[in-house]
Amino acid sequence: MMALAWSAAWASPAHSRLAERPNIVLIYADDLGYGDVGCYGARTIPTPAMDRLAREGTRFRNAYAGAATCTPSRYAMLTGEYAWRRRGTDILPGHAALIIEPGRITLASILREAGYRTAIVGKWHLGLGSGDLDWNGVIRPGPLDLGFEYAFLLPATGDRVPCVYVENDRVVGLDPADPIEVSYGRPLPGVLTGRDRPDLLRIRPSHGHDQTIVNGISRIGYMKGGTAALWRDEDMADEFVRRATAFVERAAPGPFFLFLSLHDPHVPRVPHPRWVGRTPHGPRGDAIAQADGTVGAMLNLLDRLNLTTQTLVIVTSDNGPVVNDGYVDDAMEKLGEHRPAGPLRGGKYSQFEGGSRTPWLVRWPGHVPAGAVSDAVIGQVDLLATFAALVRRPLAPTESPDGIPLLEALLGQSSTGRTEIVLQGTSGLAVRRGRWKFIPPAPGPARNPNTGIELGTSREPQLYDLEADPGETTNIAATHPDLVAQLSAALEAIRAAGAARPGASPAAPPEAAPGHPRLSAAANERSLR
Ligand code: NG6
Ligand code: CA
Repeated sequence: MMALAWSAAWASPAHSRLAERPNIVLIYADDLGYGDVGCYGARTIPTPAMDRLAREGTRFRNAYAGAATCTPSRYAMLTGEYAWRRRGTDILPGHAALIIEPGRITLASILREAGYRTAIVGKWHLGLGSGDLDWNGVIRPGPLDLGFEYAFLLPATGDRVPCVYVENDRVVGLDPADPIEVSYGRPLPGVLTGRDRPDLLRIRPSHGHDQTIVNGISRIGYMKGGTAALWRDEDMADEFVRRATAFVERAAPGPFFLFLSLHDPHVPRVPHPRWVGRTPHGPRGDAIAQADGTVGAMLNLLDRLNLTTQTLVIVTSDNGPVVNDGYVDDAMEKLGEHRPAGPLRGGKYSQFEGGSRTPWLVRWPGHVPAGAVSDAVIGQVDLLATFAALVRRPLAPTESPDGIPLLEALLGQSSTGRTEIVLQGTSGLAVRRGRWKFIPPAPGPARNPNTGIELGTSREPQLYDLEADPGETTNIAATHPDLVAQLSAALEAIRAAGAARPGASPAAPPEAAPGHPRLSAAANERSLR
């Protein structure tokens, strides 16, 4: 028996030394593009920490976010379910209800069950509460109901109200005599807006973003009160590092799971003064340098606490890059030769590769090859199932319906990843199978009207050979009707099956979640009208 178990362990390298259960630090940038990092080809943005990860770990070239925007990406990563299967998972306003049913298995809950201390620090953007949230009271349900023991949150986005942090289930630094009121759509009397008082702004909006002024920047949505609790954009990255550091120090030596979810380089881009001017690209480039500074701070922390060898570090991004996403911040003017999506076409919002193919670095000394490059196709939707494999937790059929366990691929020990992955842009889906990428025909504009980004939408079917043509420049659908038919059928089959993981079945619909009668999607349909 003993001998058998021993040899089985050796036969499967990914499972060999896993009794150790590494700490996991997942650093998630916001809108960082495939070409924005030095080790992915950026020449003019210093990213020494991410480049260090590439040297000490493995750099992935075919890794994907769950979607080309934030909310659906995070939904897919935390649940292991493609977000497009669920209504109400598109970009949420700042007063939306939580869209993951409390009690549902998540990336955090499987690790917590396995004995990990778990925390999220940073951007959430998956909704909070169950509709009509009172920001002055207890803010539940939220991450604490999804397997995180500690939460320090930027509730939605940096450009959306409320501009306050939430620690666990309370707004940080709130003066009860100055309660917070939040509204989307209906203006709140007395609130200064960018539309009415452009003279008070230090960054002008270019589209949207002309409502409540906070810290000299107008945002999406109306917010009143909470003055003492308002964040200062320039301190946000440091605040996250401080809270993340405190958690790691408390949880050391582990095992712990830290989901460090950055705001950089999302708009508004207001890096701390010490990062200003580090790049020739203005605030967008400087915010990327700052994001790298955050990665560096975490790597240094692990070194200082002697945790480097027992910690799996992953750095990736929630979607592709965007240059002008609503503020006049010189990003366009100062882009120069820099290509935020690298060789890929499109960016944030797009069905093209630039929308969701993201930087993805993995380090776990002694387990993940150093200085290596992996072309395994892997998605953030796979992380839940992959972490489950890491802690040897079996999955029930309805758990992680779309995410596949890819532990050996994640650890850079195998180049075999997914055979197929569904990509989600704002105007539709695409599917990649091996070297082939198919985008079904659809009506709609070719470009996002605000950002000018090519969405990938066309009335013609599109087929690209990503090996020969990584920039998706030449549509070969007309000459490959068989492949078009196959991929179109494959996408339809994945859609119809309700689950893409072999052996999985569709996740239980939200109304079936026991003990949670208030449905998040339904609450949002009510309150977001
Ligand atoms: C869009 C915003 C954009 C950004 C995005 C969410 C406008 C015109 N544009 O609606 O600025 O906030 O939502 O970005 O308001 S994400 O990375 O969180 O998905
Ligand atoms: Ca984003």
